[in-house]
Amino acid sequence: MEEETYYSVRMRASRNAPHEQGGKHISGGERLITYSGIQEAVNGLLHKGFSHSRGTPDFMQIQLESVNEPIKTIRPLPITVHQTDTAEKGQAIARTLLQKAGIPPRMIEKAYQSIAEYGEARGAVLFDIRTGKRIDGRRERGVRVSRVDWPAHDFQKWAFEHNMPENSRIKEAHAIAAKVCAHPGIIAEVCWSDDPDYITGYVAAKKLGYQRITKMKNDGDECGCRIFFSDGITDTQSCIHFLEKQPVFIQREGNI
Ligand code: WAQ
Ligand code: MG
Repeated sequence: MEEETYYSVRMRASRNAPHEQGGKHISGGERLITYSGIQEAVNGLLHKGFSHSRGTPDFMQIQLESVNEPIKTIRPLPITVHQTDTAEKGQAIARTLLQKAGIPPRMIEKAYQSIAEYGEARGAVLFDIRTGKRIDGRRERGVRVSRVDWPAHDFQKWAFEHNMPENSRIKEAHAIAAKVCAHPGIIAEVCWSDDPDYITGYVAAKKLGYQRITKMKNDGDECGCRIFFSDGITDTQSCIHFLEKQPVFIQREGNI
């Protein structure tokens, strides 16, 4: 049987200047699709960047690469929902969940002390819970989880079964969380959006699944955050390589 070629499509958009010249990060996005899906993916990413609540970009880059490595299949994480009516309660639940995932409270505190700085990254921050230090070395770039996608038919079935809206934000968040938690050296993730109109966030962990928290910040707040908590990673570069380069499909059932 002839193997189909897959393509990684990535988008980043900023305002006032490109990111590397200090522009404000507006939006990013990544897809993994076949040739026949490229047009829809590029259109979707173009729309994502240009209809953004953080502003209209004046710089956008859309990049396409063929992917030659075999694609790994990963199950979506089980989901639990916490209804919260204030950002404070949502953040308190997030901290409790991070502790349940195995992160010592003083390390959670340490990470939270740097939230303002970590929120500046247009990707995620890799935080080592043994040293209490950020270890990705990527500064304002951070680490973007890429080459991950959730084929539409499978995601739609999952959304229906879980009574979740069928939107790409939910799809992306679950796909990222599943890929991140599949790395043996990462024990948990915490995330809330930097989009001023989106207040729901989550904690994800191998042990806990995807713990959705309906309010983690106030409406209008443009400070978001994404932290991956690592425990005992000996080779940081190989972890970053997995997050950025390992091709992954999320699939809820069937052969893996
Ligand atoms: N890889 C690493 N970091 C990323 C990625 C990625 N692919 N995409 C976004 N980030 C980082 C980046 O720093 C963003 O500024 C920050 O996360 C927030 O990204 O209802 O929408 O896309 O269950 O704004 C979670 C809840 C929504 C979904 C998260 O984040 C739900 C969200 P956003
Ligand atoms: Mg955002």
